[in-house]
Amino acid sequence: MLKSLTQEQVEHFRKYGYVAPIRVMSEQITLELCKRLEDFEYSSSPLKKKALNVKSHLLFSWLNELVHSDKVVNAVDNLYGKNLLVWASSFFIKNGNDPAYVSWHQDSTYWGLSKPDVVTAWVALSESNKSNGAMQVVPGMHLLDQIPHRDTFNENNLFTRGQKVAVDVDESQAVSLELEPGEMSLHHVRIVHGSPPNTSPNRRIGYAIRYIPTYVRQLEGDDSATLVRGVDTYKTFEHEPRPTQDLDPAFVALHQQIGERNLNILYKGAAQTAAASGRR
Ligand SMILES: O=C(O)CCC(=O)C(=O)O
Repeated sequence: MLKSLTQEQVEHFRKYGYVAPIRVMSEQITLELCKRLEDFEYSSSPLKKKALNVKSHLLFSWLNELVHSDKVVNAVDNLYGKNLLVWASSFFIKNGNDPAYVSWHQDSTYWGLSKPDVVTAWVALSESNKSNGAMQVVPGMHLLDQIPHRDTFNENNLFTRGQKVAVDVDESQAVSLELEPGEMSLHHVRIVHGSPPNTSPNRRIGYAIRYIPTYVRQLEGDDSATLVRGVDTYKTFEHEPRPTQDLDPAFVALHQQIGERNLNILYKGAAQTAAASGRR
């Protein structure tokens, strides 16, 4: 096993459901990635919204490199072993003075995955701190089972269905995961987490990469994932190819197909669909 996390960090993750900060790239490289992202955001591409919300690593070779990068994958390997898939990835962007927020939730709620062995690497492409709406977690809540959620579909909620845990969250226990550009946090799929609006003039940009060991299955239908390390003897996910250039038309078509299938899983049983709510 390639060591990345210390034993203390692994134990911290198991006990509290998160670990941060972990440096995965230099500030200089982070700035370069940020520039690529912003060039795309300011372009006239009709894909803009969907490309950033759903599996962006299938559209951009530089993001595909990031989801494969040793710095990120070694840390995930230390938690879940050497056979790893990326199941999803998406940007969470809050502009300066943006009312956008993420309600308290557990990621596991609508993902349809067979086990809670799922970890998110949330990579900061900007600083992320209390004033620009850093993610907050409630330590130890990942040890609970799945908690019931209700959908809010609030217009400022960045998350799929605006899902919110249907229990009271003791916000005094929450910890802000403050990160410098190029650092990441890791959080467990069952930890209760969310994030407040950005009350600062500075943009907050995070890229959330969802990793699963190959033994995790999708229970809600056919699904695909990208093998980033080891071998997949289970083969329950179709394996996604690796783009070598940005916005390759073949990958744009594949991304569209995969994105639509994925929405059927994420919106199963919801009162509104993705198209109606216009969200990820
Ligand atoms: O970026 C945020 O504020 C929330 C992200 C989140 O909920 C997640 O990555 O699971």
